[in-house]
Amino acid sequence: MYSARYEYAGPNGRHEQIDFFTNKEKVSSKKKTGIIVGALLAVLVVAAVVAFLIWLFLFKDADSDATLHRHISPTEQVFSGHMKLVGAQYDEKLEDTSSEEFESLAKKLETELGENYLKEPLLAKYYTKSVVTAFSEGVTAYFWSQFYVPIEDLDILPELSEERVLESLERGINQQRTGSSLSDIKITEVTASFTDPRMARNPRANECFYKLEAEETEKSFSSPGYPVAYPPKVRCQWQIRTSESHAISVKFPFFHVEDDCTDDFVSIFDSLSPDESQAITEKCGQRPPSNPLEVVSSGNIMLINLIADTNVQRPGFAAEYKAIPKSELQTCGGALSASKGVFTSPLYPVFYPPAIDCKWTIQVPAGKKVRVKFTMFRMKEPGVDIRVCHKDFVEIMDTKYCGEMSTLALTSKNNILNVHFHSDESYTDKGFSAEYTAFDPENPCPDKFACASGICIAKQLRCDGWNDCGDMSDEMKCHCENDQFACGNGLCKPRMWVCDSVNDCGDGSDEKKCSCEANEWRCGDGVCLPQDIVCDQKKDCADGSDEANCQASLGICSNFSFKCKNEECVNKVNAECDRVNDCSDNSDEESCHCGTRPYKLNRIVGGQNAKLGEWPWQVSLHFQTYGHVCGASIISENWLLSASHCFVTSSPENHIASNWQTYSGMQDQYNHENVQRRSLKRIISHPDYNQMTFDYDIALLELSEPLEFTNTIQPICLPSSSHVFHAGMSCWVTGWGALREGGQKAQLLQKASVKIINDTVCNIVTEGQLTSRMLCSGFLVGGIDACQGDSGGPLACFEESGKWFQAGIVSWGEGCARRNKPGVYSRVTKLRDWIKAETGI
Ligand code: 4AZ
Repeated sequence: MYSARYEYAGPNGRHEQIDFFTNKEKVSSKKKTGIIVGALLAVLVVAAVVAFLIWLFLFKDADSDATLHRHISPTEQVFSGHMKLVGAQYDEKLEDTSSEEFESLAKKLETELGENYLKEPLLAKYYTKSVVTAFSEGVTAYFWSQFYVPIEDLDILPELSEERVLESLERGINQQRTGSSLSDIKITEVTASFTDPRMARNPRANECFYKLEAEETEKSFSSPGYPVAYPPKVRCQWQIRTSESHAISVKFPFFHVEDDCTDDFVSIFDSLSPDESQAITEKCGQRPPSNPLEVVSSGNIMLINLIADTNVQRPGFAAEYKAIPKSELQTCGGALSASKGVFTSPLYPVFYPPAIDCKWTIQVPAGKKVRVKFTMFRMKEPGVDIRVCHKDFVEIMDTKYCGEMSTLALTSKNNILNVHFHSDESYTDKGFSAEYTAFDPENPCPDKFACASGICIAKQLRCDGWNDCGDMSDEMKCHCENDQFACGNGLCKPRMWVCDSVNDCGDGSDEKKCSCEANEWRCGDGVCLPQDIVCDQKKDCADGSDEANCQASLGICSNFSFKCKNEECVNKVNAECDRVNDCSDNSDEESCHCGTRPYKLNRIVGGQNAKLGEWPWQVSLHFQTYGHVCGASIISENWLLSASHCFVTSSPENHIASNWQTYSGMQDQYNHENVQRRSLKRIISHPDYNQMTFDYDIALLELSEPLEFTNTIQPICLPSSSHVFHAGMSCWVTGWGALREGGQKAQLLQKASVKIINDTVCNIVTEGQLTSRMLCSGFLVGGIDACQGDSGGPLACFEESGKWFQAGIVSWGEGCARRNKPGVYSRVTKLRDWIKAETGI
C-alpha cells in the first residue's frame, strides 16, 4: 500500500524429559538391600508407575497436538538463571562440560539448589531436578530447575511462581552455612525466571549442543542439515564465548525457519541460560537477504537455540560470528557540533546491544536551532506501551520514543538538543538512524520552501497539487491556472474534480454549489434530474439512486430492491443487517454475524500501520516459497474472497490450490502468534475473468479446514446486490502490498482511507476502461492507494448499522498513487449473486 517480533513461545505440552523417573529409580534402588525378591518387586512397582505416567504423557501429547497453538505446559515448569560464586577458582576447564572440574562443581551446585527447594513445602512437592549448564568468568554458574505438577494439581500452578522460586533460592543464600555441599564456596547473587522447557538442555547429554569460541576473525556455523533442511523435531543449542574484553556479534546471512513461530523458532540470549529476562530476540519465518538478522551481546557470552517441534522442515540458517572489542560497543553518544551530521544507535543497522546508554549533545552556534529527522526508527519490544516506553527508548526534549516510527522529525527550542538512547537487559532491535542540521530560525530553509512542520522541500514542489510537506503547507495560497479551481482555503484543484462528491479541497469548497434546483433530484453522482423521476420504477440516475429508497413502492421490485428470502422486495437503501426487520420473514437480518471487530481499538491518529485485530477479515496469501503475494478476505469459516488475477496468470502453477498457504489473524508477516494457517482445497476463478481487461477479477478460495473465529479472525459482511456505496464515501483498503510504486512489500499490515470515486469521473480517468464490475476508490490528487501485493484484499466500508461491508476487491490501477490514476476494485455488489451460487453464502 502506498502512502520481526516477539512471541513468547511458551513451553509446549510435550514431555521430552522423563529422566526424573530414572532418578527416582536410582534413588530407590540405592536404598535397596541385597534381597533380590524385594528388588524385583520394587522394580515392578516403579515400572508400573513409569508405564502409567508414560501413558499419561502420550495421551496428553495427542491432545495438545490437536490444537495449533501450544500454551505453557500444565505439567512441566522450568526456571532458569545464573548465580555468582565467591570462593570458587575460575579455571578454563570449567568451560569443558566433560571435565572433572565441571562435573564436580556442577554436581555440588545442583545438590545445593535441590536442598534449597526442598526446604519450601510447595516447591519440594513438585521439584524434580536442576541442571548446571555452564560456567563463565566471575565465577558465574548457569542453571535451570525443573518442577513437575501432576494434572490433578494444576490449580496450584499460579503459586509456582518466579517470585517463590527466587525467594527460596535467596533464603538459601542467606542461610548458607559451612559444611554444606558447597564447602567454602558462597553464592552471592541468584536469578531465576520462567523458561520454555524446550530450551532447557543438558550440555552433558550431548544432544545437538555446540560450544563455540568467537575470535576477531569471523567464523561460521549453521543449523543441522543446512542448506537442505533441518531434521524434524530438532532442538539445538549453541553456547558462544569470547574473551572478557570482547562482545559477540552474530549475523545470519541466510535465515529460513518455519513461518509459524509457535513451534519452530530461533531464540537468542545475552546469557548462557535461556533466561527470558535476558532474551535478545526470537525469530522465525524467512528473512530476505536485504534484511539479515544481526545481533550482538552485551558481555562475552551468548546462547542461541533452534527449536523446531513440527515435522515441517525448512533450510534453517547459516550464521557468522566474531568477537568485537567491547570498546566498540561503548563508542556511542558524545558531542556533535558540526552544522549537520548523522548519528545512529550503537552498531546500526546491526541490532543494538542490550544494557547500554548513549547520550548525544548536539550544539550549534548561538541563535540557531537543531532539526533532527529519523530516517529509520525501530525499537520494538514485547509488552511495551509505546506511550510510556518503559524499556528501550530514545528521549528528546523530555519525551520518550519507542516502537516503530516512519516519520519522526523534531526541532529544538534553542541551539542545544540532548538525545538519550537507552537499552535495557532484554530484547533489542535495529535501533535508529538520524540526520541533524542546524538552521536559522529566521530563514529556516535557504533556497528551499519551509513547510509549517519545519521540514524543507525543493521550491519546485510548491503548488504542484501534491502534499509534499505532509501537512499541506506547500499547497496553500497558490495562484490557480485556468483549468484549476481555486479552493476557499487557497488550494488549486483540477476543475474536473469540482462536484464529484469528493472534498478535494479539504474545506468542501469544491463540493459546494453543487446542489440542484428545488424541483430537481440530485443523483448520487451529482447529476440533476426532474424530481418526478424519483421512485418511478425506472433507473434514471446512473447509480440508480432515484429508485433506491422507495418504501412507498411496497411490492414493487426493481434492481435496487433488497430481495427477501420469501421473494418480498424492500425498497430501502442498505436494508441488510441494519438491525431493523424489513422483510416479513426477517431474512434481511439473517446471516449478520460478520463485519465486527472484537478488539476494542483506540483511534489511531496518523500512521498507516494497522493494529492487531483492526482488520480481522484480512488474509495474507503466500505462494510456494515466495512469501506474501496477494490479499484476500474472510467471508465464512470455509471461504475466502480474492482476485482472479492472483491465480489466473501465464503460469498454470498459480491455479494449483496446494501451492498456496493462507494466513488469517496476521498483522506482522514475521509474527505468527495466534495466526491460523490454512491450505486451500479449491480455487474458483470467475469464468468470465478477462486477463486483458481485468473484468470479473474475483476468485473464491475454499479452505482445507475451517477457520476458528477469534478476536483477530472474523468474517466481513458481503453487501447484497442492491447495496449502495455512494461516491464520496470513505472506506479502507488494507494489505501488505508495496509501500510505493516498484517498492518493497510491507512487513506490517497497512491501512489507508480512500474515497469511492464516482463512476463517470472514474471512467474518464481510466480512459474508458471501467466496466460495471469495477469501481474506483482513492484520491485523484494521488498519494494514497493500493499497490502491488494488495491485490485480492478487501475495500471495507463501515455502515451506519455498525458493521463493515466489503465494497471492493483490490484489482488494478495505473501504477500506484499517481495523480488522476485511482485504484480500481472489483465491485462486489455486481458479483454477489455469483458468490452465492458458488458458496451458498
Ligand atoms: C497490483 O499490481 C496492483 N494502484 C494493485 C493495485 C493497484 C495497482 C497495482 C492500484 O497488484
